[in-house]
Amino acid sequence: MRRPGLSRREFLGIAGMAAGALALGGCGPFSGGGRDLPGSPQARRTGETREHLLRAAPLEFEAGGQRLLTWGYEGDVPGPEIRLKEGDTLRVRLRNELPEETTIHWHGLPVPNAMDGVPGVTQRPISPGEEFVYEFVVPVAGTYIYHSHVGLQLDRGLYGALIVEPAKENLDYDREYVLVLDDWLDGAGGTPEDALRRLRDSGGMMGGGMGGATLEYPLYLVNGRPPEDPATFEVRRGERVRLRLVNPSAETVFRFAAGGHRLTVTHADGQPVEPVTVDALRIGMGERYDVVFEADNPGVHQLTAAPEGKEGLARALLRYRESAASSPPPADLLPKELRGKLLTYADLKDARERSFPEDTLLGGPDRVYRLTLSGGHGSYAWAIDGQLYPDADLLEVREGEWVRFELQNHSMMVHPMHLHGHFFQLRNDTGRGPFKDTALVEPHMGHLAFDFVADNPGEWFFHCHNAYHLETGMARVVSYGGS
Ligand SMILES: [Cu+2]
Repeated sequence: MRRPGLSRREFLGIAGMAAGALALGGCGPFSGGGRDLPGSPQARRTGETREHLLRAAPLEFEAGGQRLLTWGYEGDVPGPEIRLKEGDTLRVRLRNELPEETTIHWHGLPVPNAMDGVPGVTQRPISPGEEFVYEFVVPVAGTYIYHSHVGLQLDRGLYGALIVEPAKENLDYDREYVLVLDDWLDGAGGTPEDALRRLRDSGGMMGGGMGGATLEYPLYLVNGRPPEDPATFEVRRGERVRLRLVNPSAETVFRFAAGGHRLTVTHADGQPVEPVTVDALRIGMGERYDVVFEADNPGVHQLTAAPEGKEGLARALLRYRESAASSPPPADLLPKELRGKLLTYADLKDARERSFPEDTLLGGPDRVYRLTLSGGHGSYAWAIDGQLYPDADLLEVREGEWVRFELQNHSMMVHPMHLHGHFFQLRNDTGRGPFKDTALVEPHMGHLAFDFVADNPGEWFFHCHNAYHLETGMARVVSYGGS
């Protein structure tokens, strides 16, 4: 990794220096720098410790009538759901029974840096046959993911849902289901390394035509189940049902809808938003949404996750207890709700009344990085501001700063950009955008801006959550210790 030269640093926050200096006087982590900035939440400790053993190992499982060889946790894909309360201590013993090094990343949670699971950045990777214990106080409720952060291991099945319940639940619902979406390569597709070789050999033109190279996957799964053998979720008429939608897939944005029902979005990336009712929503790689719906339409319906720009679908069934006799919809049905009102980031507003001040107050952010996203022209490599990780500058920040990233997409593919260790607030016209950790930057000059408080010291990865874009360079390290 290169240290940045002064000339490379896009450091426009001179006006914020006085406020920044103020912040350095005695602000602890998560305080928002004494300026009442919306920093990371930190739940009160419960004193409870939840222990899990996760063995990462090769495994076989059945999907679509095939026996598939892959890698996963505890013999299954997805790995076991981890569920605990905010303020609990999570202690996970990871035993590496893979033929390669591995790590686990706690996607979305602002954990202490040494627990973040990024090889070569926050820890030495765990060798085959070794163990590593991750332990931290879970700082905030929400819907998260745990997954390997080594190479393309994510695309084999080394992921699971991580559900953190609040100390006190404010959402009113009767029943809850977690839907973990995946694009499934194994079987006809070979290994992720084979897939990357094909992408590279194509010079960036495979699958997506002029849009850039994408992977067509032979299968799309919900909770490890193919469309022909879907998971079935039972509800009763009159219930309010919560769905936690999680996309740890490597390369696929899913468009989700529930046949016969509208969905009220209550959380984005685990953080509460003002409820907004839609017919469908897009879930990028690494994103999570919580939705609730009224079970007021007895029958058997399809919960559909359609891979954007690709053939096929992932699905589960929603079956009313009262309607057990109805036959399920066909496996290739695309419910009309998929073409109805689609959630956009402009619809989302933080529910906790937290926001950064107007730029006209306090002089705006202390530091602004304007970064372009590019790649896919003639070769399969993806860059942030023209640089390919690991040969890339640090993005330096100082503790207590208010930091803004402005991202512009010069490529023809969508990029779900993910920041470790922090929540950022999307800047949208509501003036109080949602707090997220992953956000899609749309192709063809799509633009996105977000603010965060540098209140969790360490070295934090910032990268595209398309596993193949990450692997070919689309990452940076946000480093505390900037000047
Ligand atoms: Cu990308």
